[in-house]
Amino acid sequence: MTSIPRPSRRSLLAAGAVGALALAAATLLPSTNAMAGTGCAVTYTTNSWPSGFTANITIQNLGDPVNGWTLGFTFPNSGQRVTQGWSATFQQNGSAVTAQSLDYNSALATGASTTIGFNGSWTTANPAPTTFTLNGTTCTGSTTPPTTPPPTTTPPTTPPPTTPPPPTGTTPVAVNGQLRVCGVNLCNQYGRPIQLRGMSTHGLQWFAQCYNDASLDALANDWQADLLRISMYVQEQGYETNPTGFTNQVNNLVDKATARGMYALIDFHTLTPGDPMYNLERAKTFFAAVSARNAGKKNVIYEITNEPNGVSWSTIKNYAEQVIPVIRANHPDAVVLVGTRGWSSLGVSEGGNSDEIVNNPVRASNIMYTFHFYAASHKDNYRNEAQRAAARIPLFVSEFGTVTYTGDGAVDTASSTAWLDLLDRLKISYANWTYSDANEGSAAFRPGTCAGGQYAGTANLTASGNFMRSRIRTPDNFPTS
Ligand code: IDC
Repeated sequence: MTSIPRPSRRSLLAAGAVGALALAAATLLPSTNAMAGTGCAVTYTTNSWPSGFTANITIQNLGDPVNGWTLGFTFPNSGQRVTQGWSATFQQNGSAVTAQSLDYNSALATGASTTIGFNGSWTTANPAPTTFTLNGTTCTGSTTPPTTPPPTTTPPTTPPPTTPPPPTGTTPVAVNGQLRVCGVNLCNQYGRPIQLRGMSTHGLQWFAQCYNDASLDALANDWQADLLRISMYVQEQGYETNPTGFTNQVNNLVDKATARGMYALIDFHTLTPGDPMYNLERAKTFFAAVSARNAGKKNVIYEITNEPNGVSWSTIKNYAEQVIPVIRANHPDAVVLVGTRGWSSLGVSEGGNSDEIVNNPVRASNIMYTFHFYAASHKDNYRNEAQRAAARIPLFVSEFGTVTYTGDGAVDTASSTAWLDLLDRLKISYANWTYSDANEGSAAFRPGTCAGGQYAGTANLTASGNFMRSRIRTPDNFPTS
């Protein structure tokens, strides 16, 4: 086996109080040539992989308050480029880069800081810039207190409580908080296994009109769903045609789920071609951007590839071990879902089974493996394998249908009920395909519903929508102690 490229953090200087890697442009200089009232400190950290990187930049204003700012720096290496920025408007001219404040972060009081970032590319090397300017002033400050010795009589710090206090809200996210994988289960902030039940969008490139405040209010309140899976196709007129547009669309939907207390599952919906490696660079770029953008949120789960097919498990594992570190660099606590062989069938649809995963798991913690089924096509042999695997590896049903694998046809009520009873019993989380008005049996709404805007209640539901709404609406079981 060759070694697997992994992101490395780079920095010129570790500035340590909080363990952050930081670049302070220089040691504190006496302000001989600095104008009174100006001053700044910058930290620049990167997470790099061959040919690409994500940079996070924290800017602290050490001078008088400013309203509107421009950060300037120069890349040391001619092959370094900014490809996509956030939280500022980036421009590059030769090696010189400027980042201009946006409305929401233009005001910086004395001592205040703000964080911006970008995805970049590099060719021969990726060193950090050595000098930063803020509104023309060179930033010579350090963002960590420079030399004050710690007080000699520091009172002992109170250890953090082992159990979080009871929740103050009643939404799924308010109750469960940050999730993590515990054994083969998904656990809430109290370390107790839970099951999330929700719906998947259809392809955002086709059904954007179905995801708005009214439809998501209905999903959160009328359906009482815990989870919105945001399916961003990569091909079929998806992400590859407009990376920035689809990234923004996903982020907007994350915000809508967050506002309603639902978990948001970001699905990098690869399907054809089935080899996730085909989209490796796109995946790194996309996940660097969405994980940086959503890093502060407790309700975001990342699904790095929808349905690998026609490829070996070792290829999927190799892909996962390259993409997961990109997410972890920005959003270390988030749960990540990994697709499995044979359209996320744990290998069954290609003649395999979960042994290949158990014997050769992805080298990362806090991950789950996905299992997908379509109830009218996939029955006892799939149920048996799912149940066998669930005792050994963490499973998440990030997509399933009540109909055939074509996405169309009649609801198979008996098989769908058998499946959901099994998932409920094992506390396996699920998202149903689809919360849309597509003209196919798997869609929850009748064609035309999204144009009319009436989502709550049962008036516009299909047979599949009715079945799923009544399953998802039953009370959740979320332990809080
Ligand atoms: C289907 C859609 C259908 C679309 C097709 C091609 O329902 O409208 O034309 O994709 O993109 C999956 C996939 C999911 C499929 C679904 C049904 O994850 O993208 O959606 N399915 O075929 N795996 C098994 C079934």
